[in-house]
Amino acid sequence: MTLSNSAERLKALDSRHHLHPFTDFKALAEAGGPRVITRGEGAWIEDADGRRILDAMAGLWCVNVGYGREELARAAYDQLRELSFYHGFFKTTTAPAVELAAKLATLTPPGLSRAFFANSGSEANDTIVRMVRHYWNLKGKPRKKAFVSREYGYHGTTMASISLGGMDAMHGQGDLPMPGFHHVMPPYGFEYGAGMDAEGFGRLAARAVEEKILALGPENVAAFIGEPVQGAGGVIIPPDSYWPEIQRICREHDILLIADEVICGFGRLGHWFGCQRYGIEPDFMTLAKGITSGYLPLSAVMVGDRVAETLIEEGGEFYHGFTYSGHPVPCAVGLANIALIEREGLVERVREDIGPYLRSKLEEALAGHPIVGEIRTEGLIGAIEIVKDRRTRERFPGKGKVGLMARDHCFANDLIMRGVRDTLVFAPPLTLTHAEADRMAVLAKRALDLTARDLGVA
Ligand code: PXG
Repeated sequence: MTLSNSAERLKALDSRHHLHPFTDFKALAEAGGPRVITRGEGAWIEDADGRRILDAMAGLWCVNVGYGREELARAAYDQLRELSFYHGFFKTTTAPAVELAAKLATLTPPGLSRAFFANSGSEANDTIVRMVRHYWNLKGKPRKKAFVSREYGYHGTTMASISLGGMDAMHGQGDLPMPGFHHVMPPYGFEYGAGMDAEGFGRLAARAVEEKILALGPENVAAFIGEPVQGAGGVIIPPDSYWPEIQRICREHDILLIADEVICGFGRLGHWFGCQRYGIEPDFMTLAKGITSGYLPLSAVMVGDRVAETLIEEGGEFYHGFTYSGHPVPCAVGLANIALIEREGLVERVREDIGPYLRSKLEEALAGHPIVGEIRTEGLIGAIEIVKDRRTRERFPGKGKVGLMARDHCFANDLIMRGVRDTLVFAPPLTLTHAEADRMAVLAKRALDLTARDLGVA
């Protein structure tokens, strides 16, 4: 069977048997099925037709150390041979789970000393919702149950995590959010802050959180959750004034603060965690994706001492956990992944070298581009805003379509970026080389040129 025959066979089988996440099943089958990805190395993936594609999304914002690292494969293999599975349910533990929990306690901000493991960001956020509700009941404040989060926030797709999220289209399916989950304006300056200075807008966006809390009554509000930089919602980077205000508001009204670091963690922002970049001292942190660089599924909830001590001292048995909570194989890979990030100095590299370098290359390539309204980056995550009028920030008609047009042009030119409404977003592996950053800028410009052409812009 030739290579392309086998790809055709996989595509046909896929259409018959495989329901993809976040996919219009019918449209995908009618378009001839998906592209079959076969290999990955560094920042590149390869498809079944032998095309090499520059993955400027690091998979789904997760392959921080790049594809195909021997150290991580070896860690998984060794652990599989030594002890392929054991759990932590009934007074047992395994070395990788203990070592990883202890390591995370040293890397995360002070006061987050304990880890609860799960398999996905969604499960971790659902775990937090259960812990928060349990905590306030134990504290004798059972009315404190409401959660506040942001529009365009993304926290997963299980019932509680999707309710925390602020994506209207997702809520439209299945009568969501559940009651008690409230959403406010995000610190999205390009969309909502036109004509304002950035720091003033940051304070205004934080004020929206406080107003919601006051409207609900602080005695009814349990927690606020936010991604330090909102990822899937369009890489919304807050002004520096935002998070200190959020911190103050949560403290003042006795509201728990949850930092969802699923995308921001493990070096993405040029710091180990977004909390360190923005000076956030949260009660909980959600970790996933970059914790293993996506090599195996793993997530963790870091629990702050104030909550942990109450749960430990007063909570009794916590009836929660997953078969694979603290699975030794992903934990061993997580430890190897962290060791690799440390050894190669990837966090500093993002902050001082490749982050600024990529930004300057994109700015150079896209300077004066007729449909580019803004390029924003923080560390090695960023967004390009697509507009009809650079001066007024007027969008193209049929708001929300041009991001996908540009994304498709990237894809056709062997570059992966994501289209989110009217933006192109990117988050390449932290190992991206200068030559790859140069290539990324060239391909992004080509995709935007072709998008402009399709839109009838000269
Ligand atoms: N929190 C954040 C901040 C995320 O980005 C989750 C929680 C949920 O994690 P799990 O492991 O349950 O998927 C995420 C996931 C996209 C995309 O297209 C983004 C995510 C997942 C899938 C697709 O941007 N983020």
